Amino acid sequence: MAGFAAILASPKHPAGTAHKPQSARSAEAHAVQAAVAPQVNSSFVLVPKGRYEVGRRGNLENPLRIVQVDSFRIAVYETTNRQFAAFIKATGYVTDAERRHNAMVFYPGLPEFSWIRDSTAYWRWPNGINRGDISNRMDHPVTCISYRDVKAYCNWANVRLPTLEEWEIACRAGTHTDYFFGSADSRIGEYANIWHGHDHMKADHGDQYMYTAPVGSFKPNPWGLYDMYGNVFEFCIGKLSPSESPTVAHGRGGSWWCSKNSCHSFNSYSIGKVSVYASFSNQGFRAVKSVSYAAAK
Ligand SMILES: [Ca+2]
Repeated sequence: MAGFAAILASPKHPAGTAHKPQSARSAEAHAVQAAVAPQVNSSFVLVPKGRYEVGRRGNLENPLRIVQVDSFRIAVYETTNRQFAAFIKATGYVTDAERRHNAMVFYPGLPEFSWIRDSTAYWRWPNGINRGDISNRMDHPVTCISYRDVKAYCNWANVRLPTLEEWEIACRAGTHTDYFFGSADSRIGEYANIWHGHDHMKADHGDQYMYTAPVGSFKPNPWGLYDMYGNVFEFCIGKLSPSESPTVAHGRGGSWWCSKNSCHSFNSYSIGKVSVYASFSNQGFRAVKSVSYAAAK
Protein backbone atom coordinates (compact mmCIF):
# COMPACT_ATOMS: atom_id res chain seq x y z
CA MET A 1 0.00 0.00 0.00
CA ALA A 2 1.34 3.34 -0.96
CA GLY A 3 0.58 6.42 1.02
CA PHE A 4 -2.34 6.73 3.32
CA ALA A 5 -6.04 6.62 2.89
CA ALA A 6 -7.16 8.30 6.05
CA ILE A 7 -9.75 10.21 4.07
CA LEU A 8 -11.40 6.90 3.48
CA ALA A 9 -11.37 5.83 7.08
CA SER A 10 -14.25 6.82 9.21
CA PRO A 11 -15.65 5.03 12.23
CA LYS A 12 -18.77 3.03 11.70
CA HIS A 13 -21.61 3.51 14.11
CA PRO A 14 -20.20 3.65 17.65
CA ALA A 15 -21.42 0.73 19.69
CA GLY A 16 -24.83 1.27 21.15
CA THR A 17 -25.51 4.52 19.37
CA ALA A 18 -26.78 3.39 16.03
CA HIS A 19 -30.17 4.61 14.94
CA LYS A 20 -31.02 6.42 18.11
CA PRO A 21 -34.75 7.05 18.11
CA GLN A 22 -36.03 10.58 17.98
CA SER A 23 -37.43 10.22 21.48
CA ALA A 24 -33.92 9.85 22.86
CA ARG A 25 -32.82 13.24 21.67
CA SER A 26 -32.32 16.09 24.07
CA ALA A 27 -35.03 18.55 24.90
CA GLU A 28 -32.79 21.25 23.51
CA ALA A 29 -32.52 19.44 20.25
CA HIS A 30 -36.29 19.09 20.10
CA ALA A 31 -36.57 22.82 20.54
CA VAL A 32 -34.73 23.48 17.32
CA GLN A 33 -37.07 23.49 14.42
CA ALA A 34 -36.08 22.69 10.90
CA ALA A 35 -35.32 25.89 9.06
CA VAL A 36 -37.68 27.27 6.49
CA ALA A 37 -37.02 25.46 3.26
CA PRO A 38 -34.25 27.39 1.54
CA GLN A 39 -34.87 29.27 -1.67
CA VAL A 40 -33.24 27.98 -4.78
CA ASN A 41 -31.37 30.77 -6.52
CA SER A 42 -29.47 29.88 -9.67
CA SER A 43 -27.16 27.05 -8.82
CA PHE A 44 -26.93 27.93 -5.14
CA VAL A 45 -29.37 27.25 -2.32
CA LEU A 46 -29.84 29.85 0.40
CA VAL A 47 -29.62 28.51 3.93
CA PRO A 48 -31.00 31.08 6.37
CA LYS A 49 -29.21 32.31 9.46
CA GLY A 50 -30.31 30.31 12.47
CA ARG A 51 -29.70 27.61 15.05
CA TYR A 52 -29.35 24.08 13.77
CA GLU A 53 -28.73 20.66 15.21
CA VAL A 54 -25.59 18.93 13.98
CA GLY A 55 -23.58 15.90 15.08
CA ARG A 56 -24.54 12.54 16.44
CA ARG A 57 -25.07 11.33 19.98
CA GLY A 58 -22.04 9.35 21.15
CA ASN A 59 -19.82 10.47 18.27
CA LEU A 60 -16.56 11.80 19.70
CA GLU A 61 -15.53 13.70 16.58
CA ASN A 62 -18.92 15.16 15.88
CA PRO A 63 -21.07 15.17 19.03
CA LEU A 64 -24.73 16.12 18.98
CA ARG A 65 -25.03 19.84 19.56
CA ILE A 66 -26.73 23.07 18.49
CA VAL A 67 -24.82 25.57 16.40
CA GLN A 68 -25.56 29.10 15.23
CA VAL A 69 -24.66 30.07 11.68
CA ASP A 70 -25.12 33.09 9.48
CA SER A 71 -26.88 32.84 6.14
CA PHE A 72 -24.94 31.23 3.34
CA ARG A 73 -25.54 29.98 -0.16
CA ILE A 74 -24.28 26.52 -1.02
CA ALA A 75 -23.80 25.15 -4.51
CA VAL A 76 -26.40 22.69 -5.74
CA TYR A 77 -23.64 20.64 -7.37
CA GLU A 78 -20.08 19.66 -6.65
CA THR A 79 -17.55 21.79 -8.54
CA THR A 80 -16.99 20.25 -11.95
CA ASN A 81 -14.03 19.66 -14.22
CA ARG A 82 -15.52 22.28 -16.53
CA GLN A 83 -15.50 24.89 -13.77
CA PHE A 84 -11.99 24.00 -12.67
CA ALA A 85 -10.74 24.08 -16.26
CA ALA A 86 -12.00 27.67 -16.54
CA PHE A 87 -9.95 28.56 -13.47
CA ILE A 88 -6.82 26.97 -14.88
CA LYS A 89 -7.30 28.63 -18.25
CA ALA A 90 -7.76 32.04 -16.67
CA THR A 91 -4.89 31.85 -14.20
CA GLY A 92 -2.36 29.29 -15.39
CA TYR A 93 -2.40 27.84 -11.90
CA VAL A 94 -0.35 24.67 -11.42
CA THR A 95 -1.85 22.16 -9.00
CA ASP A 96 -0.03 20.41 -6.19
CA ALA A 97 -0.28 17.03 -7.92
CA GLU A 98 1.50 18.46 -10.95
CA ARG A 99 4.26 19.91 -8.81
CA ARG A 100 4.62 17.12 -6.29
CA HIS A 101 3.67 14.14 -8.48
CA ASN A 102 1.97 12.70 -5.43
CA ALA A 103 -1.61 12.03 -6.57
CA MET A 104 -3.22 8.92 -5.16
CA VAL A 105 -5.27 6.80 -7.54
CA PHE A 106 -7.29 3.63 -7.41
CA TYR A 107 -8.02 0.75 -9.73
CA PRO A 108 -9.87 -2.51 -9.09
CA GLY A 109 -7.79 -5.29 -7.58
CA LEU A 110 -6.26 -3.34 -4.74
CA PRO A 111 -6.77 -4.56 -1.18
CA GLU A 112 -9.13 -2.54 0.97
CA PHE A 113 -7.93 1.01 1.71
CA SER A 114 -4.98 0.61 -0.65
CA TRP A 115 -4.32 3.38 -3.12
CA ILE A 116 -1.38 3.89 -5.47
CA ARG A 117 0.76 6.97 -5.86
CA ASP A 118 0.80 7.84 -9.57
CA SER A 119 3.18 10.53 -10.79
CA THR A 120 1.14 10.96 -13.99
CA ALA A 121 -2.15 11.71 -12.26
CA TYR A 122 -3.59 15.15 -11.71
CA TRP A 123 -7.00 16.72 -12.27
CA ARG A 124 -6.92 16.26 -16.06
CA TRP A 125 -5.92 12.59 -15.64
CA PRO A 126 -7.55 11.82 -12.31
CA ASN A 127 -6.74 8.11 -12.24
CA GLY A 128 -3.44 8.30 -14.08
CA ILE A 129 -2.55 8.74 -17.71
CA ASN A 130 -3.44 5.13 -18.52
CA ARG A 131 -7.07 5.50 -17.41
CA GLY A 132 -8.23 8.34 -19.59
CA ASP A 133 -8.53 12.07 -19.28
CA ILE A 134 -11.53 14.22 -18.44
CA SER A 135 -12.45 15.29 -21.98
CA ASN A 136 -15.66 13.24 -21.85
CA ARG A 137 -16.17 13.93 -18.13
CA MET A 138 -16.38 17.71 -18.00
CA ASP A 139 -19.55 17.59 -15.89
CA HIS A 140 -18.05 15.20 -13.37
CA PRO A 141 -16.70 16.63 -10.13
CA VAL A 142 -13.10 17.77 -10.29
CA THR A 143 -10.77 15.47 -8.34
CA CYS A 144 -7.06 15.01 -7.71
CA ILE A 145 -6.88 18.49 -6.27
CA SER A 146 -5.39 19.40 -2.91
CA TYR A 147 -6.84 21.62 -0.22
CA ARG A 148 -4.37 24.31 -1.34
CA ASP A 149 -5.58 24.01 -4.91
CA VAL A 150 -9.16 24.41 -3.79
CA LYS A 151 -8.37 27.53 -1.83
CA ALA A 152 -6.79 29.01 -4.96
CA TYR A 153 -9.89 28.17 -7.01
CA CYS A 154 -12.14 29.72 -4.40
CA ASN A 155 -10.12 32.95 -4.34
CA TRP A 156 -10.42 33.20 -8.10
CA ALA A 157 -14.13 32.33 -8.24
CA ASN A 158 -15.02 34.56 -5.26
CA VAL A 159 -16.48 31.64 -3.35
CA ARG A 160 -15.30 29.66 -0.34
CA LEU A 161 -15.59 26.20 1.11
CA PRO A 162 -18.36 25.42 3.57
CA THR A 163 -17.40 25.03 7.19
CA LEU A 164 -17.79 21.55 8.64
CA GLU A 165 -21.00 22.71 10.27
CA GLU A 166 -22.42 24.49 7.24
CA TRP A 167 -21.86 21.38 5.13
CA GLU A 168 -23.76 19.25 7.63
CA ILE A 169 -26.63 21.72 8.00
CA ALA A 170 -27.07 21.77 4.23
CA CYS A 171 -26.75 18.00 3.99
CA ARG A 172 -29.25 17.31 6.79
CA ALA A 173 -31.78 19.72 5.31
CA GLY A 174 -33.64 19.81 8.61
CA THR A 175 -33.42 16.07 9.25
CA HIS A 176 -32.07 14.54 12.46
CA THR A 177 -31.42 11.00 11.24
CA ASP A 178 -28.13 9.54 10.06
CA TYR A 179 -29.26 9.99 6.45
CA PHE A 180 -31.42 12.76 5.06
CA PHE A 181 -33.72 10.02 3.77
CA GLY A 182 -34.01 8.10 7.03
CA SER A 183 -32.24 6.12 9.72
CA ALA A 184 -30.91 3.27 7.58
CA ASP A 185 -28.74 3.22 4.47
CA SER A 186 -30.93 0.84 2.48
CA ARG A 187 -31.88 3.58 -0.02
CA ILE A 188 -28.39 5.04 -0.43
CA GLY A 189 -28.20 3.83 -4.02
CA GLU A 190 -31.01 6.19 -5.00
CA TYR A 191 -29.09 9.21 -3.78
CA ALA A 192 -25.41 8.51 -4.16
CA ASN A 193 -22.71 7.17 -6.41
CA ILE A 194 -20.96 4.72 -4.10
CA TRP A 195 -19.16 1.37 -4.40
CA HIS A 196 -21.60 -1.53 -4.32
CA GLY A 197 -19.08 -4.38 -4.45
CA HIS A 198 -18.29 -6.41 -1.35
CA ASP A 199 -14.64 -5.37 -1.65
CA HIS A 200 -12.48 -3.52 -4.20
CA MET A 201 -10.85 -6.52 -5.83
CA LYS A 202 -13.21 -6.42 -8.81
CA ALA A 203 -14.64 -3.49 -10.75
CA ASP A 204 -18.06 -2.35 -9.60
CA HIS A 205 -20.49 -0.86 -12.10
CA GLY A 206 -23.55 -1.59 -9.96
CA ASP A 207 -24.82 1.98 -10.36
CA GLN A 208 -23.18 2.53 -13.80
CA TYR A 209 -20.26 4.47 -12.38
CA MET A 210 -17.07 2.87 -11.12
CA TYR A 211 -15.37 6.21 -10.60
CA THR A 212 -17.11 9.61 -10.52
CA ALA A 213 -20.54 10.25 -12.01
CA PRO A 214 -21.75 13.45 -13.68
CA VAL A 215 -22.94 15.79 -10.96
CA GLY A 216 -26.67 15.54 -10.35
CA SER A 217 -26.99 11.94 -11.59
CA PHE A 218 -28.81 10.79 -8.46
CA LYS A 219 -31.71 12.11 -6.40
CA PRO A 220 -31.12 15.33 -4.45
CA ASN A 221 -31.59 15.87 -0.73
CA PRO A 222 -34.75 17.64 0.54
CA TRP A 223 -33.22 21.06 -0.15
CA GLY A 224 -32.33 20.20 -3.73
CA LEU A 225 -28.61 19.56 -3.20
CA TYR A 226 -27.13 16.74 -5.28
CA ASP A 227 -24.37 14.30 -4.39
CA MET A 228 -24.12 15.27 -0.74
CA TYR A 229 -23.39 11.58 -0.24
CA GLY A 230 -20.97 9.74 -2.49
CA ASN A 231 -19.35 10.80 -5.76
CA VAL A 232 -16.52 12.71 -4.08
CA PHE A 233 -15.55 13.67 -0.57
CA GLU A 234 -16.07 17.41 -0.23
CA PHE A 235 -13.43 19.57 1.43
CA CYS A 236 -14.65 21.72 4.33
CA ILE A 237 -13.12 24.51 6.40
CA GLY A 238 -12.57 23.79 10.06
CA LYS A 239 -10.81 21.75 12.69
CA LEU A 240 -12.02 18.99 14.96
CA SER A 241 -10.05 20.60 17.80
CA PRO A 242 -7.97 23.76 18.24
CA SER A 243 -4.82 21.64 18.55
CA GLU A 244 -5.33 19.77 15.34
CA SER A 245 -2.37 19.94 12.95
CA PRO A 246 -2.53 22.69 10.32
CA THR A 247 -1.60 20.05 7.74
CA VAL A 248 -4.92 18.23 8.27
CA ALA A 249 -7.93 19.01 6.12
CA HIS A 250 -11.37 17.45 6.29
CA GLY A 251 -13.76 16.06 3.73
CA ARG A 252 -17.34 14.95 4.13
CA GLY A 253 -20.04 12.87 2.50
CA GLY A 254 -18.08 9.84 1.31
CA SER A 255 -17.19 9.05 -2.27
CA TRP A 256 -17.52 6.67 -5.20
CA TRP A 257 -14.91 4.47 -3.50
CA CYS A 258 -16.91 4.10 -0.28
CA SER A 259 -18.90 0.93 0.26
CA LYS A 260 -21.06 -0.35 3.07
CA ASN A 261 -18.16 -2.59 4.08
CA SER A 262 -15.39 -0.01 3.77
CA CYS A 263 -15.38 3.66 4.62
CA HIS A 264 -19.17 4.04 4.95
CA SER A 265 -18.80 7.81 5.19
CA PHE A 266 -21.82 8.50 2.98
CA ASN A 267 -23.93 9.87 5.83
CA SER A 268 -24.69 13.17 7.55
CA TYR A 269 -22.26 12.94 10.46
CA SER A 270 -18.94 11.34 9.45
CA ILE A 271 -15.89 13.56 9.00
CA GLY A 272 -12.90 12.33 7.00
CA LYS A 273 -9.29 13.50 7.26
CA VAL A 274 -6.69 14.10 4.59
CA SER A 275 -3.37 15.91 4.32
CA VAL A 276 -3.65 19.43 2.92
CA TYR A 277 -0.94 18.42 0.41
CA ALA A 278 -2.65 15.25 -0.78
CA SER A 279 -4.60 14.78 -4.00
CA PHE A 280 -6.97 11.83 -4.25
CA SER A 281 -9.17 10.83 -7.16
CA ASN A 282 -12.16 10.63 -4.83
CA GLN A 283 -11.70 14.08 -3.27
CA GLY A 284 -13.44 17.21 -4.55
CA PHE A 285 -15.39 20.13 -3.20
CA ARG A 286 -18.57 22.21 -3.26
CA ALA A 287 -18.63 26.02 -3.20
CA VAL A 288 -20.31 28.36 -0.75
CA LYS A 289 -21.05 32.07 -0.87
CA SER A 290 -21.46 34.09 2.27
CA VAL A 291 -24.47 36.38 2.24
CA SER A 292 -26.41 38.44 4.70
CA TYR A 293 -29.95 37.22 5.16
CA ALA A 294 -31.36 40.70 4.57
CA ALA A 295 -29.52 40.97 1.28
CA ALA A 296 -30.65 37.52 0.27
CA LYS A 297 -34.34 38.18 0.63
CA1 LIG B 1 -20.59 3.73 -8.22
